[in-house]
Amino acid sequence: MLKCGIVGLPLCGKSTVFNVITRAGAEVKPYAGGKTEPNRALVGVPDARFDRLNEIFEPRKTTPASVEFVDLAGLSRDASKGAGLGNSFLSFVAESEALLHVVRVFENSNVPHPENSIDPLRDWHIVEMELIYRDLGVIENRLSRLSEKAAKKKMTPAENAESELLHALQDHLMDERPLREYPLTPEQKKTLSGFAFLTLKPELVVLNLDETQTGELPGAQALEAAMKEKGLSTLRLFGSLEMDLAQLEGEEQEEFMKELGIKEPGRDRLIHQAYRLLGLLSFFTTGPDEVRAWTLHEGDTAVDAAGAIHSDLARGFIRAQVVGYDDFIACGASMAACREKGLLRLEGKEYPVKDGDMIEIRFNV
Ligand SMILES: Nc1nc2c(ncn2[C@@H]2O[C@H](COP(=O)(O)OP(=O)(O)O)[C@@H](O)[C@H]2O)c(=O)[nH]1
Ligand SMILES: [Mg+2]
Repeated sequence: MLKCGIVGLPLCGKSTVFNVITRAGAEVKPYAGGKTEPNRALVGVPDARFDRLNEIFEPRKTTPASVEFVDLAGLSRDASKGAGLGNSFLSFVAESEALLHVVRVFENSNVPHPENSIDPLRDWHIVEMELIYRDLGVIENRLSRLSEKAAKKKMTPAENAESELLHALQDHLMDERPLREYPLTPEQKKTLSGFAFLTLKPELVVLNLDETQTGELPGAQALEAAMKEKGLSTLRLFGSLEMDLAQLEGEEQEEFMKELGIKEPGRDRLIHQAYRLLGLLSFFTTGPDEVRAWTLHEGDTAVDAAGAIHSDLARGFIRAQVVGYDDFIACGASMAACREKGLLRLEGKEYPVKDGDMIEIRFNV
């Protein structure tokens, strides 16, 4: 299951953001501490194309793509040295594929700030440094084990290469730079995949604002400018307000949005961006029984699509029948019309699946 972990300082609004995303009622409180088990929820990815396909096929069952969000306990200064929940917390971060990094911008005198002032860029940096220290610790452990082997002259050539790479990464981290800024070859990436480095994970920075903060916000803008330079995406969110909005449904929600002048709920923006951040794409299977959106990584092939559905389909794969969603709609939602125009194609194993492909696997087992 694809996991997205929510990180940030205590009381920055992580649980609030979790509730926005999941519409769940995780405890939101003005004081830190206590809990160690993170809140988790599986969230269907909002997708207008998927909704349209359900209207067209009127299936008995409908299954959207989903991502699991994990609301982690606050990461305090010195967590990597064991402060607060320390390393147990960091192991929850390690199992996430991407991070939502929540940063407090909102002013609220009822909610204390662990650093006693509002400074979004400083806060982002504190958390980033904890992630960097944790990765350094992982590298140090591995290097000390490798050097024991080296002392016994038992290093394989692969381990020699690994040791060299880890030393380079160590220098890089010592310069206070995350691993995602280190140029890695595909082979090096493979070598590192088992380490679950935190600073290698894609990160979306969520600025948690109070709905009264609509004017100039130098603190928020400083963070946004710094993130832009680093190539990280940012997103502004009225956390508390969006949490209230997410609890409403249908007409009630629309009315509330109209009153506030909001066009798209922050929830949808947030989930979309997180999905894109994970490097994910959706393909669809359709029919009277079920319309379903499936998740693949960019670059995955037709066989991967078959395997996502069932391992038998991958094993007995013959061909994939494919039409793009946009083409299907442009042809009046008629497969026959798509076929006539040559838009319904048969693709082989190596075909790289595109976002929005409608796929039917031909197989033989
Ligand atoms: N005014 C205001 N308060 C907020 C906002 N977001 C969160 N809070 C409050 O800040 C406190 C901590 O929020 P919570 O989501 O529990 O933070 P967490 O510790 O990071 O999970 C709660 O009392 C929230 O009501 C916001 O956008 N505006
Ligand atoms: Mg919380």
